[in-house]
Amino acid sequence: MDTLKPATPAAAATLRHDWTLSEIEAIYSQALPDLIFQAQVAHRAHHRTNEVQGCVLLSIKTGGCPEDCAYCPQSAHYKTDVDRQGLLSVEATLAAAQNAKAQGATRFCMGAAWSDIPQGEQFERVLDMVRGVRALGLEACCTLGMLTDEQAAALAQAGLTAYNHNLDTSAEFYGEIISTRTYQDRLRTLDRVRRSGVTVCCGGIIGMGESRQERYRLLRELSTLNPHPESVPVNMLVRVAGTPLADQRAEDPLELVRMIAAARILMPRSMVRLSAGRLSLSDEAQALCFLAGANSIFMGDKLLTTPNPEVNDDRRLFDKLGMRLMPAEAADQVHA
Ligand code: SAM
Ligand code: DTB
Ligand code: SF4
Repeated sequence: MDTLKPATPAAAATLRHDWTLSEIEAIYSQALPDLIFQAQVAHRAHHRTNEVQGCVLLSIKTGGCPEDCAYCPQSAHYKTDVDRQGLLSVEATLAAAQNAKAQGATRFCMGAAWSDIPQGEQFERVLDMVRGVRALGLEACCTLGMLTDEQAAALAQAGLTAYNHNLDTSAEFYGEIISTRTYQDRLRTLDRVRRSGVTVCCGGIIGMGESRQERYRLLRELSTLNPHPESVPVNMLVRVAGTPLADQRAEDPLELVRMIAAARILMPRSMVRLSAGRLSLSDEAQALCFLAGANSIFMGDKLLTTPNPEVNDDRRLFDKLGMRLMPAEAADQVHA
């Protein structure tokens, strides 16, 4: 439908890749009603505003990750309640994808607690998963850590829709959160994905103790990528016992609203995904996130390893808001 494409050539021309920190600060920190209005204008120029894409996550390989990301329950560096689990079978994965489709999801995201994608049978298995998910008519997204050019090409060949690799925070704050890899490693992987032709899913996390300045810097990293990531997940930290960030103070949900609105304004054509952290948001806070331009959620009672709202609770919320899940045909056109 036309509303998913830029309304006019002028709307396409408004895509910018040269945002400055002071512009981003002015957008993010303006009065909330003005911020939401500006986000709504951007949202309505490019998207159907009453529809949200449903995605379902599955952890296909869980725990024991060699990286030390301070937020992550799957890092082998911390003692958390997550049970390690080797790579799932193709059958188990496709059963979960089928289930996701039956619940109304149009995108299925497979996550593995790897630092790099391994070569050999395990990678072949992931390629089979991708082909199977695509055969179900779903978008397929993978988040598997760093990859080689050859692996990116093979994933593209298997029909992968998107590869998720988050910058998570600003380059300056990154060292406080992760010591086992660099921001540059992350950017290099994103560049590989981009060159393979697979779309890029890249966002971050708020609530890790970063300042607003750090968020502006993350937003600048994301919005100066050219092209913009087609998909921008905005996570609110899920504080998990055993991780170094377990006792972090709870983030104000209005900061999440501001972050989503700023992402929507800076990258108006992208899907902005209200990702981890919904369980700690009221219905009203989630409604504000949708007003601010979020147009996707993860559905189902589990993210990768942590809890998420029940599908029935989300149904009730959408009914109350008069919103609906994006039908399959509309989701297809987002990436047309
Ligand atoms: N190992 C791969 C990687 O790091 O790219 C893929 C899986 S990793 C779990 C995917 C993303 O989940 C991370 O980049 C991070 O943004 C998000 N994430 C992980 N733990 C989180 C938490 N406790 N709260 C919010 N987001 C989290
Ligand atoms: C993203 O940015 N958020 C999702 C998805 N990409 C892979 C993952 C959230 C994980 C939250 C912690 C967990 O459940 O383990
Ligand atoms: Fe490993 Fe990814 Fe968790 Fe970091 S976020 S510890 S790379 S699974």
